[in-house]
Amino acid sequence: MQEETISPQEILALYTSGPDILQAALAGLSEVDLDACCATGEWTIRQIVHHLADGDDVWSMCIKVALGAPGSTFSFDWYPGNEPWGVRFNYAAREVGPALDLLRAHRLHVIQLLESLPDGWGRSVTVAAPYQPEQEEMTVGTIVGLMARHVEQHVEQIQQIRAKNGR
Ligand code: NI
Repeated sequence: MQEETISPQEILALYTSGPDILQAALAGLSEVDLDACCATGEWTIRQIVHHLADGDDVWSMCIKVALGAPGSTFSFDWYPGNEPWGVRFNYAAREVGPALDLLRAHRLHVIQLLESLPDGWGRSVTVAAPYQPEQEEMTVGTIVGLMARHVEQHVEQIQQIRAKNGR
């Protein structure tokens, strides 16, 4: 996996810059532009932003469980999947401002926690998710890496949508 070739410092730098990278990818877009997408059925830019904020929202709690109660099991049994979640939380129609603020707050909060807990990076939880057959032990570092790349990957998607729509 790519993860092994990237140092914790690089992961943390990417995680830290995520909100700025996302904000930059949205620069100059109108409310109408945010509803642009690539193909019918794919998410709009607006929906992607809400998906990113919710991803960090859920996984930040998982990070806090790993830091505060290492060795616990964090379950995603309740999670219906990205698409149903997006429908339930009306990703298609909500303004993105509060979601961007939430993403930034989560990252600042987690970074502050990691600075105050020098061994925090290696603490872990067991993650139980319906989409994977076996439970998986995940360290905080692994989860931070997932979140860092999650924003990066969806920012590429946003850039592709912008390019396709000439925005
Ligand atoms: Ni995603």
